[in-house]
Amino acid sequence: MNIFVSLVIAVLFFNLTGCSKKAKVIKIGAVAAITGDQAAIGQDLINGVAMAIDEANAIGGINGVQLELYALDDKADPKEAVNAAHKFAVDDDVLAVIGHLNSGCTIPASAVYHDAQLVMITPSATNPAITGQGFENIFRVCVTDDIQGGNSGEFAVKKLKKTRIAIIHDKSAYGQGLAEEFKKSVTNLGAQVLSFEGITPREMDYTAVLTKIKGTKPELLYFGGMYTEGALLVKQIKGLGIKTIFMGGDGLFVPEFIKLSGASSEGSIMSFLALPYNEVESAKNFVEKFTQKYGEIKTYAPYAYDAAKIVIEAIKRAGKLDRKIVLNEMRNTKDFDGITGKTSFDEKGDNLNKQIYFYQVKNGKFIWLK
Ligand code: ABU
Repeated sequence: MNIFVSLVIAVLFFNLTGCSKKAKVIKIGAVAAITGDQAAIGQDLINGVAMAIDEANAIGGINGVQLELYALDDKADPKEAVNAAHKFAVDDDVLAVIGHLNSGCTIPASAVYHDAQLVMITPSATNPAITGQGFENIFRVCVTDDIQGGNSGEFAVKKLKKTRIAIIHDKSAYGQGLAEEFKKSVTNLGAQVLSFEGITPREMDYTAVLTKIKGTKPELLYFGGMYTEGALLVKQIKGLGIKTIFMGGDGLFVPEFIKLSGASSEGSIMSFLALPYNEVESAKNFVEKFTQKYGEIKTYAPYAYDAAKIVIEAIKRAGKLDRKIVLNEMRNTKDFDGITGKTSFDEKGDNLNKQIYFYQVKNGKFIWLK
């Protein structure tokens, strides 16, 4: 190698890594509930990020610098989430964080990322307040609950023709927020909301509240919450002989909802943000590779994969290992063509691509209601 070529390589490396430090690695944070009752979808999210990082490293990383996955477990607990955010914030090699899984974790953690000028992009947390705080470093690829709840209300009243509706939520930022948006929507469309009740997650017996609801004879029972409580509710609804349609949001669109509730989940309806992954041409390759490596896709792995790829592209464009420059480049993301569709961000950091689809459990599978 002659002296000129050596100099060019040295200048390129110096430029990428910044003047003051020579990072040997770029760390990408990934954070979700990896243990506890939401571990299945938390690990799914981490796996999506891992796959994007492995693919980038296989083609040389970013200008020769390898990427490293830095995964943390927030246990779906807001305090753990803030602790995790501080760990990412103080590590200068971390240039972006993919997560958190839960809205209730993402909201408090986002303030820590904001103070550190660290990009955070959530693949799954859907509460509108996350991007409503005016934090320029916060992004999301999934659709928000005002849209999900509003569309679900229209679906319940206009398509399913149900006008006597009971609502339960899990008192979380996600579950309660979604239930409130659903309530607003069905009320505006003239339906009667017979009850609006909060339950405490991780309890084993919800028959007291369900017995009260049974007396009001709802045609549809909407649940704002996650699949573990959803599975228990639908089993106890069947056990009590309540004749109603059970409906919910993306928190139910998890294979474990069906596995935990068995035949009781038959007929349940839920909204989700994407078409069936194996029916989307652009996602087929991802589905095959992911399934071979990690097993079935639970829910958010494709969103986490796209989020990680958006971040990797932004770091490439930034050309320097500098959080502020990466943040600017994230905002310049335009029509990123991912497996969940095209992503561009609005001024709040939300995805301009806002689709909602409805599914029903039939013969133990989620079937898209075209
Ligand atoms: N979007 C459902 C699960 C995550 C959350 O928003 O809490």
